Amino acid sequence: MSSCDLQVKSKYLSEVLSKVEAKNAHEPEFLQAVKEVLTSIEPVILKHEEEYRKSALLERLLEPERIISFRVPWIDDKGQIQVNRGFRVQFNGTLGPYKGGLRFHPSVNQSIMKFLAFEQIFKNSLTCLPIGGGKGGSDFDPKCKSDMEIMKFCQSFMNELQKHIGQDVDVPAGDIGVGSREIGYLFGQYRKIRNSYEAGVLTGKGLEYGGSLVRKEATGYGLMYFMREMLKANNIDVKGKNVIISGSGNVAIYACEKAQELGANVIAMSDSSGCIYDSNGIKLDIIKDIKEVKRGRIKDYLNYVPTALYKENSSIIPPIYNIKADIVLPCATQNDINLETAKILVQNGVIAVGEGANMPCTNEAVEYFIENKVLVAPGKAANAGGVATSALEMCQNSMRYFWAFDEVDKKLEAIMVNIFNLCQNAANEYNYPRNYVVGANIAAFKKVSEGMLAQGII
Ligand code: NDP
Ligand code: 2IT
Repeated sequence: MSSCDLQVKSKYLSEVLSKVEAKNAHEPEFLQAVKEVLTSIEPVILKHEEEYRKSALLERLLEPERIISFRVPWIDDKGQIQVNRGFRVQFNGTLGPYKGGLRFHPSVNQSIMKFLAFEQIFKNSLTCLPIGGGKGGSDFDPKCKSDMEIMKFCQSFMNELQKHIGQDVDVPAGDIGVGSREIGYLFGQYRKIRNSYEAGVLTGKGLEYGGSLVRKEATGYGLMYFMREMLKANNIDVKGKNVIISGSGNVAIYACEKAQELGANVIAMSDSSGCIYDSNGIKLDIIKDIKEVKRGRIKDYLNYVPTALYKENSSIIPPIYNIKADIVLPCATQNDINLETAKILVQNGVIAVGEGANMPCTNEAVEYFIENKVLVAPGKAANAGGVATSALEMCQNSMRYFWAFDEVDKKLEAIMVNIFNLCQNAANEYNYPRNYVVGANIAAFKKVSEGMLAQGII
């Protein structure tokens, strides 16, 4: 969609949208994220139009403070030299040190890094913890690599990244393709180069060396805490609802665990090859063993539960979205649900969609859901539990202390309830009842914009 197609009343906003589109024409994901945020904060922009224009607030908000792009050479098991591209986008440090994950996936490019870092600014603002927005990663594909290759890649990646991060500067963590194994190798290399033990420089660390309890579970658990609150506010009980979850990685697994704990019935999960359907409810121990221990494929579930069904991805619409469900949790990657898929889900009677992934629904899909009274838990609010618990990890590292599982979990739950309330209150204040997408964007933007104005033209 071009900015000309968007219904915009503010002249300043319309000018900014045209400029950002012209400047970033080859970055579709970044433009998508920008349009989603800017159009929904228009009521706030209209109130402060002159002040924002005078201080070029939106122009500054849309330009990353810094983008670092670098070469990552490494030697594979055959002795051959491989070269990947590494990134760190330090988008906005108004609220605290840049904070956000690292993604290792062949699809990584500057547009994807910028959209993720941009989303992270607002997500981190919603946590109400002191963290700015950043993101990084590489087009390195961890699939089918040996442990030694993963380690060599991580070490080479850190050789450059270490120049740009620090516990008060920028604190990376995991994302797609980066879990506790990769964080361990990255941390080891950082410690060796710097010859100093800065535990808070990375989060998602192993529990033996400064990691926080609940960080592994946090994004998925947080998603379900948000979902529970959203349903409760609309007089709906999560208990007994059928749930489908796309993906079977970190976010998907722990969303499944909490959904089951809350009494929901998770009937399907997927990976990038296909999906499984188990009408008796997904046996999560099996999924954990396949994905967390064996690093296998979701199809392997059938070896343990022969009555389950498997469908390979063959069309544009992932087969998981043809399964009828009350609650849909896209927890894989961006733009998983487009308008066509949204129509199928609505036809099948979906009540609520919870974005565990970052931007898993296109803007058109979100609009369609909202028009059709489907409750949408937007990613920047609903999946903020991961980064919030990362900030709790930083806090424990600073204290050189640690909290028990229940203590961190209670803090996470309170943070997610607070995020839901922020979204709901902003939505009501601006007269968009039950539109938690607009609510999240407005609540998040207000804090970032006030901080930016207070800190002057930098
Ligand atoms: P993982 O690497 O642990 O899992 C990713 C899952 O998504 C895998 O099952 C993967 O399948 C599947 N997938 C399907 N299609 C794609 C695709 N095109 N690209 C990448 N993965 C695909 O990642 P996470 O669970 O950590 O992340 C999932 C989503 O949640 C991402 O959008 C991430 O940005 C977001 N997120 C993550 C947080 C965290 O704390 N980890 C916090 C907040 C958001 P396969 O194995 O076949 O590739
Ligand atoms: O998208 C995200 O919020 C994450 N990948 C987690 C970031 C973090 O710093 O924990």
